[in-house]
Amino acid sequence: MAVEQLLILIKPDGIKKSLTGNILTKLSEARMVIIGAKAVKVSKELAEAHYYQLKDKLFFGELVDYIQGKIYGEPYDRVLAFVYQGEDAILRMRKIAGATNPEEADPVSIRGAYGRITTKGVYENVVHCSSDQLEAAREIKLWFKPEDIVKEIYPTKKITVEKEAKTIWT
Ligand code: DAT
Ligand code: MG
Repeated sequence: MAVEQLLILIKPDGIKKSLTGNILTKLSEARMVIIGAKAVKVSKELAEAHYYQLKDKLFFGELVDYIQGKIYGEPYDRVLAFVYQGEDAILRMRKIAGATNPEEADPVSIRGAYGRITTKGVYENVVHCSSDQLEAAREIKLWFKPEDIVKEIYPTKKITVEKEAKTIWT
């Protein structure tokens, strides 16, 4: 048993279907803690970096559009990103999330209950869930800054950045 962390995304179809509460309730069955949370408008660069392992697949372009919520538009073109931590978190959360293909997923899992395959063949499977610790570390570092996570889960270092434009509240 190891304490692990992973990235969970509630994808734009989950937002559009107003499933945030249902999904978080289902995930809470695993008794993990949330150590980072935010709403993100996904850029093309972030979407492509997130799914870089699938860049040679025929469905890559549609997958990138989907995670950006392009087909849903305002106000659904965003995702909710969470970092969860707990014992054997990855295996347990992936079980609750269900198989990649929503039609093959356990009907009681999140993807089985709420996912669908569109007529264009896009797997609208409602959530993303990291699949191993290496992938989780890469994804968490891609989606979150160290200061956005309430625990230091990976080594950090301090750097001084000069003349960088920053947006602050007026
Ligand atoms: P998972 O999200 O279960 O880790 P993955 O990493 O293999 O699955 O794929 C990432 C996403 O790509 C997945 O959530 C949905 C989409 N996808 C995977 N295989 C697909 C396929 N054969 N057709 C359409 N979309 C697919
Ligand atoms: Mg995956």
